[in-house]
Amino acid sequence: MSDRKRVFSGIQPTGNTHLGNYLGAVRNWAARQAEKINTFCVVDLHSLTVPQDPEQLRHETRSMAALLLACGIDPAQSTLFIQSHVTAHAEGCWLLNCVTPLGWLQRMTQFKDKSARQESVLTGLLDYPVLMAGDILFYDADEVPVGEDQKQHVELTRDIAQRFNALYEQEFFVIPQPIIPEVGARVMGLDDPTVKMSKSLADKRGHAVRMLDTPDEILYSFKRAVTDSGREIAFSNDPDKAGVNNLLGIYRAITGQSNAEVEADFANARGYGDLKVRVAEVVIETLRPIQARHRELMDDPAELDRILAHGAAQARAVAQPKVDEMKRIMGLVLPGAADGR
Ligand code: AQP
Repeated sequence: MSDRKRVFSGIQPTGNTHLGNYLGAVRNWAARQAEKINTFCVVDLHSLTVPQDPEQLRHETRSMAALLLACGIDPAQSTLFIQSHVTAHAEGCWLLNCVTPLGWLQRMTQFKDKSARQESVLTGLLDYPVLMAGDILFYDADEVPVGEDQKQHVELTRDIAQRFNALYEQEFFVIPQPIIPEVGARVMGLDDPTVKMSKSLADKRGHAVRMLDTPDEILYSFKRAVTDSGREIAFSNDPDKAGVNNLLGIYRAITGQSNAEVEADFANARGYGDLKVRVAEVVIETLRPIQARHRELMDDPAELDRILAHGAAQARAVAQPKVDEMKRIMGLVLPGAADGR
């Protein structure tokens, strides 16, 4: 048996993938692939928890898969697939629903935030974390690399796994750990550094840097970034400095420098205008090759399909036996099992 840790993480194909998704999650998935046994998923079933345009969702799902590859996810080192291609996820979610108390879901902060923004709240939105728990648990994942906002859902996954193990008196599910990056775990909105950069706010010009934005759009968003009326360019816990802090945090996450090195880089900057342009430049240069590779992959649909079909077959081979075993443990009769077991 390999002693490499098993990693699972997912991302919704809801469009507007932004720098927060990249720095908080995807970049770290790619960076540590060689050390781990990796499964990465475009979680299209999760995106149905809020209303979607079907054509747009189909496009965004393929585009998201291409973007993950362009960001460095390597199908030779990682399993990459689309969640709905592996039916064990929906099937196993039902089984987990039947061991998860309703109250656990009602107290999730993401549910409270997102449901407050909807006129009519879908059952799937409440159930979102159970589907996510299955994603993780059906692959025996030890680690779940996510941004800060998903930590509560990984903690709920641990609770569900522990409850199942206790109810059925066996160590069936591995108890996973959330892995939150030291830098980039919470990239804030450029237009409002008190709220996290979000896909659902990213249609508003100046809020987010989207992964597929043009250099002009990126420069525009940074130039309009909210700062304060001062001049000092340094990391700070002062809430008034949240805008400058966010810009420096993005620069630090992209360049991999320490706080002191970042501050030294800006020691001779001519005010916040200079800071904004220089942060924009490093972001533009980081995204340029990713965007080029994304275009190539989108122009070769057959190759993208081939990679995704291969990934789905790999994922199915792991998740379906796990879900079948769950069914057996829970007392369901498996088809063709002569003694019903
Ligand atoms: N602002 C962020 N900073 C750091 N990490 C972030 N993530 C999301 N926003 C930030 C991390 O990105 C991964 C994939 O996220 P997801 O598919 O769950 O994203 P989402 O919820 O659709 O994206 P948003 O932007 O959070 O959308 P809203 O809030 O509009 O629904 C996750 O690991 C997440 O932590």
